[in-house]
Parts: sequence; C-alpha cells; structure tokens
Amino acid sequence: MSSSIIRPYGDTTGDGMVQVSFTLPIPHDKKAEGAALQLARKMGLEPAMLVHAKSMGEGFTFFVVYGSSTHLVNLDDVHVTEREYPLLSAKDVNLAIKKTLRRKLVVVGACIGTDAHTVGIDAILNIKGFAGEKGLEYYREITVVNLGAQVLVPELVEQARAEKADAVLVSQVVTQKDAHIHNTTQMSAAFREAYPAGTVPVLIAGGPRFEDGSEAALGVDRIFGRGTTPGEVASYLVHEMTTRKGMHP
Ligand code: B12
Repeated sequence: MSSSIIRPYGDTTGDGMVQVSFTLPIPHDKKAEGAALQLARKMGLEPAMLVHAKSMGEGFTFFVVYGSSTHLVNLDDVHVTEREYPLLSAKDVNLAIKKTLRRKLVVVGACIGTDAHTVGIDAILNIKGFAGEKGLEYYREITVVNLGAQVLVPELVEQARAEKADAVLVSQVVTQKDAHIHNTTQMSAAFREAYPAGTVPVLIAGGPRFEDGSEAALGVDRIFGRGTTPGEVASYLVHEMTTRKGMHP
C-alpha cells in the first residue's frame, strides 16, 4: 500500500474505525435502531455498532454509530487552499500599513442577516482577541468599526461607505438552509452594485462552515474558517493591500 493512501484509526492502526452521529425522523424502538445500522452500512461502515440511541422529542431519534469504514483516502487527491502570504507580527502589520497607506486601515465588521453569533467576529476584532492573540482593535494602524449582530446588508453598505472602509468583514455562523451562502452572496452583490468597479472594499467572510475555496462562488476575496486567529486576518489584509498596491482613498 502506498503511503499516500490512509485509513482512519480507532483501536489499531488502519482498522478504519470512525464514529458518526445523526438523527432519524422516527420514534426510538428496535426498528429505528435497525434503520440506523442500515444507514451506517450504506455509508460504508462495516461492521457497524450502535453505541448510543436516544429519543429526541416526539418522532425523532438521535444515534451514535461506531464502525469500520470501507473507504480509503488518497492524499494525492486532496486539494486545499494553502496560505500564500506570510504571518506577520502586529508590529510588522502596523509598519506595512503606515508605509503603504500613510493612514490607518479601516475595517468594518458585522454579523449579517439574522445571525446573532458574535463570538467569532469579536474574536477577530475585539482587543482581547483569540487563542492568545490580540484582536484587530489592538493594532495601532487599524481602525475597527464593529457593527455587532443582525446587521442588514443595506445598513452594512451604508456604514462601510460612511467609514470609508478598506475592508468589510462579515461573520456567518448559522448555516441552516444555507443561510450563510445566501447572506454572503447577497452582501457581495450589494457591494458590487454600490461601488464603482475596482473600488469595492476587500470583502472577507468568516465562519465555521464555509467551504474551502468557495470565494469565487460567494463573490468575496477571502474566506476564513474554524480556528482563525486575528493575526492571520491582519496578515492577509497587508497581503491584499500590497497586492492591490494600496487601498481606496
Ligand atoms: C454561543 C452559541 C450561541 C449563542 C450566541 C451568543 C453570541 N453572542 O454569539 C446564543 C445562545 C445566542 C445562540 C443562539 C442560537 N444558536 Co447558537 N451556538 C452557539 C455555540 C454553542 C458556540 C458558537 C461560538 O461562539 N463559537 C466560538 C467562536 C470563537 O467560533 P466561531 O464562531 O466558529 O468563530 C471562529 C471562526 O469560525 C472564525 N470566524 C467566525 N466569524 C468570522 C468572521 C470573520 C470576518 C473572520 C475573519 C473569521 C470568523 O474565527 C473565529 C475564531 O477562530 C454553537 C455551537 C458550537 N459549539 O459551535 C451554537 C450554534 C452555532 N447555534 C446554533 C443555533 C441553531 C442557534 C439558534 C438558532 C438556536 C435557537 N433555536 O434559538 C440561535 C440563533 C440565534 C441567531 N439569531 O443567530 C447552531 C447552528 C446550526 C446551523 N447549522 O446553523 C449551532 C452550531 C449549535 C448546534 N449544533 O445546533 N447560539
């Protein structure tokens, strides 16, 4: 077996063991448990063990299944977006902005649509930061305008214009019915409509469930996912600023 082919690991190397959880729309009984195992088999878990089943209100059952996956992963077929810019210290970010823009870089952030999950965007923007890193408010050369939760797109566009935003950072945590995709696409379209071509601020979307590499489909410049730190975002802003040879006046 080539070293680029791998299998999950549970008890012994290469045993393929994985654990999955899901809910079926049926009451908890023996038949429901059989249905969960049938689904597990169809997902390629063979043999599969039902390790947990619990009624989730009337007519629904939650399951946890542990089993050996019959699928293999070929690492040669795994394609991801690698970070193409260096991680800079806060000092270097400040220096780069000062040198390139000769003014502060303005960032406007918000949770858009009905989304009220502000912890993620606050982790990036608030001075207290995330994972031991200070947020963008800490950077001397960055002005942060955090609009908070449930901001409607027209309001975001208006604020971005009023603040002369160089970059707009939106957070989308709720993904039910693809709300994050609809809201982000609507947002990017609204910016393209409101600004003359070539002057749209850098559009950044963040949240735990955006698909890697979906920037073009969403109409944004960059997506940041789970575990993003403020330093990564600040470094990206410098990279973008340098690539664009400055931002807008
Ligand atoms: C805290 C929380 C809440 C709090 C939010 C408080 C607040 N002020 O934010 C409260 C109790 C209000 C809440 C409410 C609801 N919640 Co809630 N909530 C959570 C919970 C437990 C944690 C989210 C969180 O704070 N994570 C920590 C932060 C740091 O992580 P993060 O958001 O991923 O952010 C990081 C990255 O994604 C990225 N990032 C995020 N945004 C951005 C933006 C930019 C620009 C950048 C660069 C990076 C970036 O950087 C961050 C740092 O690394 C999650 C479950 C979970 N464990 O994730 C559910 C969860 C998100 N909630 C959920 C739901 C369903 C709801 C409700 C609809 C429940 C209800 N029926 O009322 C409501 C919706 C309210 C609303 N209108 O939005 C679901 C969403 C399911 C889905 N698929 O959409 C989850 C996943 C729980 C679940 N498993 O069902 N919730």
